Amino acid sequence: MDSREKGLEKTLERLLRGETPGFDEAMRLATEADAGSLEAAADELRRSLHGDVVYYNRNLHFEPTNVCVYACRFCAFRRPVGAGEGDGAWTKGTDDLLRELERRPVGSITELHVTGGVHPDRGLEWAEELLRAVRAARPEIHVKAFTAVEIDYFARRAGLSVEETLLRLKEAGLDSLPGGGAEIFAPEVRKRIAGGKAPAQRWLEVHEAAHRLSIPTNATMLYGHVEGWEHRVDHLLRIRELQSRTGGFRAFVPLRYRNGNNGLSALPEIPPEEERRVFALSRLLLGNVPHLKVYWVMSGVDRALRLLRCGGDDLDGTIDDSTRIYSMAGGDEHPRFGEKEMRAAIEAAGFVPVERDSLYRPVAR
Ligand code: V47
Ligand code: SF4
Repeated sequence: MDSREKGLEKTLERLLRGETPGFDEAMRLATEADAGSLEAAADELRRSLHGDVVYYNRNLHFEPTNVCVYACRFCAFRRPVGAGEGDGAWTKGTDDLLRELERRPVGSITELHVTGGVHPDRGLEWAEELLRAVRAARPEIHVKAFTAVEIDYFARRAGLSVEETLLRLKEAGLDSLPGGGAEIFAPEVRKRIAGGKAPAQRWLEVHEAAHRLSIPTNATMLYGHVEGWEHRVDHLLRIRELQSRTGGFRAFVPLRYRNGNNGLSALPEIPPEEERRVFALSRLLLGNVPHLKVYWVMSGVDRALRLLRCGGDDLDGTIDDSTRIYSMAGGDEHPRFGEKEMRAAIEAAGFVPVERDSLYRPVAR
């Protein structure tokens, strides 16, 4: 073993002990460690946290609108303000959501995930009304709603602080925040792919405020487009830093860029080996975030199952064909994973399936 390999091994040992790496050290791991060692270390860390368990949940997404004041270049979902049905735009209301929920009897789902485009006519009051209606109709469902980008918009539109905005949403029935909108924090990349929407500092501010108010949140990273390893490492270390102060992140969700029908479509999608490396590195650099979610809708089921050996411990949910963000960018047209099939797939991959609630407590049925 040469001195470079010894250095990398030391870094892995330090990470497994929970120590925080420096940027240069993390970069060396990202770009120089051999795939086998990286995946094995991520698997070891995952096992120390979760044993053989792989989590899943029974959930439903609701995407109220794809009309958006922003124009992220990677987004195939978004339609400009003023677009109509003929252009593929939709705007659904609280009644549509309640109808969707009526089709799912009590006990059939435990979580509702609400996110969508940032519609210019929809502010805090609209969000509060939606949350109140869900709570009145289905108080047993955990509502994970609105990304930091949506919260930022609500707050600015209402002339309130982030904290005041979150408090009002919490009072109306918000239980947690999804991790979307993080993309890549580094300004030189963010400007190129998501110019105009909440900058990294604001995204982090929203999540920090949520954690202060005991609202748990997730974090994402959209990777595999124009960013480099230095941007991925920077992104992961910023999340690690915030988590070390608040402990409020439940899960980290790496989202692989899909190149269908968007402004970056000329870019190829990254190969599976690189995806595995991102997952393993994420598990190792975010040892202080309990869960690493493999969002199967983004990866496809086969790739998702392989990622469970690279640090992933949560496949996300049954979805029941309720999200279009990935379908419109080249993913499965009708994403749906039946519970029986989900459990069988987890077992076939060598793990023990455990249904979780939104706070990762096992669901007893
Ligand atoms: O912020 C949009 C991403 C995110 C593309 O918190 C794309 O549990 C790849 O955040 N290729 C929204 N990614 C989805 C999201 C999410 C999903 C599942 C679970 C959770 C959670 C959060 O989707 C956006 C953006 O980063 N996205 N377009 C695309 N073409
Ligand atoms: Fe709008 Fe979100 Fe699409 Fe960006 S990613 S254009 S904020 S819907």
